Amino acid sequence: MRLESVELRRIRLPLVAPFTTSFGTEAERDILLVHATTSVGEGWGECVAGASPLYSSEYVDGAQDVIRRELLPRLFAVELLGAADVAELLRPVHGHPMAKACLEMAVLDAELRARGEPLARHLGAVREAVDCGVSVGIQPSIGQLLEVVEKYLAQGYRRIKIKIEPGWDVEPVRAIRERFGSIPLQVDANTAYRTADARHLAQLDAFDLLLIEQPLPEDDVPGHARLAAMVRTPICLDESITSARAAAQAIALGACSVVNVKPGRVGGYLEARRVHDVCQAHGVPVWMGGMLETGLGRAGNVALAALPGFTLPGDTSASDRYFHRDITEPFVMHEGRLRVPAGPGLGVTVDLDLVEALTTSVERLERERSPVLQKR
Ligand code: NPG
Repeated sequence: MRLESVELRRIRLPLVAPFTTSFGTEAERDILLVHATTSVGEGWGECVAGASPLYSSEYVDGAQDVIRRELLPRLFAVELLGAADVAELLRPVHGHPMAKACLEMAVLDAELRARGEPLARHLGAVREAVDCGVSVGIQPSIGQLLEVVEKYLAQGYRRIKIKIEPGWDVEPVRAIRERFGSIPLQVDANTAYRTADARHLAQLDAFDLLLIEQPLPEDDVPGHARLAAMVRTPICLDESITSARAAAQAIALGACSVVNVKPGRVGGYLEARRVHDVCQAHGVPVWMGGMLETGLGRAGNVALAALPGFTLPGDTSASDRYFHRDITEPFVMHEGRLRVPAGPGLGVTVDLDLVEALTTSVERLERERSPVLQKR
């Protein structure tokens, strides 16, 4: 196919409730949508970069800038473009996996829609529905935490994850165990601890958690290996796993026994599938992460989560956990599961009127007007 033009559309979408992690609070999403027009049809992508570079070094203005200046000209320059070529064409540009991922997503969606193939089938899915977990942000009090957890359990979520940070870890976990017993429970630190906290984190061993996610900084993979030898709770890596190679190395080092998979963090759905494959080959379970996606990103995530190595419930919650109204048909949970879209490509339809109403800016980039790439 040929990539003819791309619309970079920013929308503002309020969250139903503010979401607090160790790196900040978000009350609304500033989302970059990619609407690609190709010689075989249209495709959509969603960029998961946040408004500020707090989860990783990427942020949405930066993503749009690198897409405009560096990434799109490389895709416009080729006559015959396939989704499988995107990562290789963009490899000369270092970093920016979230910016790259949303372009690959839009090209992949267009390609699969054109040939009538659902993304799930393309990726190798083996399930028609996936188990849902839910991620609970840091709450103002233990009482409020218990109320939120109770509400999600009543809705049918099959696993609870709570965000932790120094000062909000052992006590909230203890309170949940005392109130709700042996529910599937895990914690996520988003890099908030240091190796010196190992003895403190070992107190979590008493609560039979499924895992502790990314306790240490992303570049401290050896530190996670040392920590893994000091605590019984399985260590799961998120931020550290930036590619299938990084996953293989972390596993070889003994730094993790579980891996969180996020397409945006590794540069796209195709690399995310390779992360799954590497982990599966090593007998390491994976689960699907979440970045507060709209129905577009959720469609892709649910498709990927239907692969065989995804043996733990993901942060793939129903649309109403995030938004009053989603920009696609909503993902609705039935008995703690979401159905995998079965239509071609992402298998969801964007509500164009709603997107228009939420739009804060539109930038249109065309192949015809794209700067000719200088060889460097
Ligand atoms: O349900 O999509 C969801 C949110 C899951 O906790 C979640 N995401 O660190 O994994 C994370 C966290 C996150 C959200 C990170 C937004 C960055 C941005």
